[in-house]
Amino acid sequence: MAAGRGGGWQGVAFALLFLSVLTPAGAASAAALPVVINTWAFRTAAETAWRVLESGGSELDAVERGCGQCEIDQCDGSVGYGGSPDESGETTLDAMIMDGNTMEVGAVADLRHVKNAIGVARKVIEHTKHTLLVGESASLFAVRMGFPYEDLTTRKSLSLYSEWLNQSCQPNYWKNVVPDSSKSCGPYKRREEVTYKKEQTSSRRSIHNHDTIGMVVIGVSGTVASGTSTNGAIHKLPGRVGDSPIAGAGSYADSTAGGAAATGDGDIMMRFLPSYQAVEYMRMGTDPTVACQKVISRIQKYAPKFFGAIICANTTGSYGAACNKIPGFTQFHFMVSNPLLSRPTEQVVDCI
Ligand code: SD4
Repeated sequence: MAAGRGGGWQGVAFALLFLSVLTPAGAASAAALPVVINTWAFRTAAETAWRVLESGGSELDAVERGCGQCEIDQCDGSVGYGGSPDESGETTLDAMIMDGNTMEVGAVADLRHVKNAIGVARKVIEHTKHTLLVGESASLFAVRMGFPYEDLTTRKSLSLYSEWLNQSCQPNYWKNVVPDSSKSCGPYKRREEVTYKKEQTSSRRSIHNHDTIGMVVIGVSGTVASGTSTNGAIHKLPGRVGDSPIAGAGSYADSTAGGAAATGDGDIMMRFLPSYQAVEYMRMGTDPTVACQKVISRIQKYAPKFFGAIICANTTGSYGAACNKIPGFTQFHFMVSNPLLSRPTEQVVDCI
């Protein structure tokens, strides 16, 4: 049968192929275990995590290796080294990993000079009785654990930094300081008179400078693990830590209920512990998509213009996602792998 370009059976085949590559969530959210779900269209991370499960690795291994893949790939420039330089031009990393069987968490924040942040987070669980290590001290711990100490700066991060300096350090995260932080660079001093004007609740982060990888893995027996990795917010103040390494904020895993992971403006989102809240909704029997949506709408009440999204999965393997609709961010893409999908599949939800 001869078919014109893009028409006939070839066109149908192409359309089917396209549909199988980009599936609207809901249409394919049938439950099956194991399941791997991660934020954004970070395909190699999804594939790596899935391969780990296929080769008999644990749920925690899958989360660590999956998110670690994004650190290697520098996913969208906002995971791993060489992205999101802070006000002094340095890249620092936040990551966490959570074991939903034991409720143990390992996390690092403001990690400097070490690339594999989620690997270090895993070592916090395995070799310490702590939960969260920060800054240069976390780097020293990493070196003791055998991780290389290296420069995280790249040509790309240097050019982002000098561009920002050239545009009078705009945007930045200061307020109530002199000189006026909306017009010029620092150093800033506090302004005597502090104005408590209703803070703009729109995010300085956007679809253009997202993304954290957040991942939830649920094994065949319902064991839940979750994790995150990010280089945080570009042009942040040195010392700023986002939601990603905070249990219940960046991600949460509980093998008696499910797992969730968040991405977006961590300065706003961490105030609501969205991942914890989503897991609690799922524990009460709420469908994962609805659990995700309820969390987003709770934040919307206080910060209607925040940039953010969340993924949710319960212990039956059912999953969903939700995002806050703002100009330029009306849909959220994420990856799902389970036995019903022939391969890790990109899915999309409309923001609410
Ligand atoms: C943060 N939540 O540090 C991270 C960044 C992110 O999409 O997820 N952006 O605020």
